[in-house]
Parts: sequence; structure tokens; C-alpha cells
Amino acid sequence: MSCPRILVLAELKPQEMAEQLAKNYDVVRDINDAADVEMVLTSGSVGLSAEQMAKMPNLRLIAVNGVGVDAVDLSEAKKRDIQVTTTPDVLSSAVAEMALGLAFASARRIAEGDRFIRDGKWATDGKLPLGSSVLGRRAGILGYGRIGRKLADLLRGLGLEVFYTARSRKSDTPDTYCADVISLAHECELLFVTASANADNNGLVGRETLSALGTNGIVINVARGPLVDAEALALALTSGMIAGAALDVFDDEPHVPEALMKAPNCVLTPHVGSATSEARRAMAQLVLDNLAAYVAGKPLLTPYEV
Ligand code: 8YV
Repeated sequence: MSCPRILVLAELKPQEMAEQLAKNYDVVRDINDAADVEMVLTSGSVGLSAEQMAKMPNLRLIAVNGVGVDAVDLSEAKKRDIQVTTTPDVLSSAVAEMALGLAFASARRIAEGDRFIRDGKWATDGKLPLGSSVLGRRAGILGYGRIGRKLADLLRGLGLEVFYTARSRKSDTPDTYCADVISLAHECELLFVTASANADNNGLVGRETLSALGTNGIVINVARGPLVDAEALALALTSGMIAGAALDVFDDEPHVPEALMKAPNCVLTPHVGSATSEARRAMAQLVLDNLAAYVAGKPLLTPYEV
């Protein structure tokens, strides 16, 4: 029996997971050779557009190796009754610990200190400016889904007081609900962005939110670039309206605005929130399990309701 064909737009990692895929499927990488495929494997950042879907009249399943579906044209998928799967839960710890790491990197000037040494400034310029503590501060979480809640657990474990905003107040948490992002920013000094992105929350963290966060405030974004207004953020950093930022995600990856590159105390990482071998292996396994379920005509393990 021939292997089912699949268009792969984003490779599974680590390598042995890509090998498992190649063993069980006829992998196609050029969309122009994929007119007959029923399955596509993509990632949160690569996604799948309506134009791409149009090239695959038989498409039945979009398997996203990640949780963000903002780059997938969901309305087109719904219109064509194409199923979508994602990889929830298995990456939450990795993304949450990255957010925590970024908070420390910015507050304690870790990335800046590394550059300071490598640039030979320790001997000539003396000391770095003082950093600030993470422990003992008030944390705010924008987006209280799986990743936000995992992060909240970690922060509480470190003794931080945690506030959050989400579509609705949750009854099963000790954390304090804020009705909107501006009241959240008023309450906290470390503002973590973990919300999923959609057309309605573009630039949600903008000038007003940054001003509410205040001069000791630090913004940490591990969700999607457009949630934070990059121009307003660069200005807030340069003018001292806030103290720092740490960003793993950007509007137009892999391009990072010059203003953010030049902004003081702005830590930048290349969208690596889930990029640990443990998380990526678990994500890849879940992708493979969803594909196998689809091929066997069984229910998907982690369907995304479109
Ligand atoms: C992945 C992500 O890095 O899950 C997501 O939406 O952004 C990350 O976990 C991404 O899928 C890789 O492109």
C-alpha cells in the first residue's frame, strides 16, 4: 500500500521526528506538487493562507505544529470543512519558562551584561547600571490560557503576586482578575503577554498601556508580535516611560524593527519560546499522532474548533 501524501511546510524537530514522518508518509515540500494531498503540516508562524489552500482541492486536514493559528486562514478552512489540529499543553511549560527567563534577562540586565563584556567595556566603562529584581514584584498576565496559567503557577511559586486579564474572570485561580489591559498595567510592573493574536487585539499593548505600566515596568512578549505596538514600545523605552522589554516575537519575523534593536534595555530572541528539544519532541509526537488518527479515520486527538 502506498504511503499517504503530505505537504510539509515546516519541518518536525528533532531530526528523528522528521525521520518518523518520512517513514510513514510520502512527504512533498513543493506546494506545486501537492494538488492531490489531503494533509498539510505547517507551524504556528508559517501557517497556511487561502491562496495556498486553493492549490489543494482535496485538502482535508491542516496539522499545525504549535498553538498559534493566526497565520492559518481559519475562515477559509471552515468554509471548505477542512479540519485543523494544534499542539496544546505540551509546549506550555517551555513557553512559560522562556517568559520567566526573559523577565530575568531584562530586569537583571543579563543580555546587556553579556554584550558589555564581549564589547570590552568592563575594563573601560566600569559597571553596568543597576538592574531591578524580579522576585517581590507584581506580575500581570495578558491572556490567561494554558501558557498564561502555567506562567502564573511559576510566578506564584516564586512568591510573586499575580494579576491577569482575559475575556472573563476565572473562578478556579488565586490570581486577581483585571477587567482590561490598562487596569492590569496599573496593577503590575512585569507585564507578560501570552494571549493568542487575532484581528481585535492588534496593538493592544500600546502607548496608554505602557504609560499605565510606568517607569519601573517591563513588557515581556512570548505570544505574537502584533499584540504589542512596536513603535509605541520603542518610544516608551527610549523616553524612559517604562524600564525594559523582552521580546521573543515580532510583527514581520524574521525582521526586527531598527527602533527596537536600538532601544535601551530591550532583550530580543528569535521566536524560540517552544524551542527546547523536550517540547519540540512532544509537539512533533502529537502532530504524528493526529496525522495517524486522521489516516485511520479516528477522531483527532487535539482538534482546533474552527
Ligand atoms: C512555535 C508558536 O515556535 O505554537 C506557536 O504558535 O509560536 C511556537 O510554539 C511555532 O509554531 C514554530 O513556528
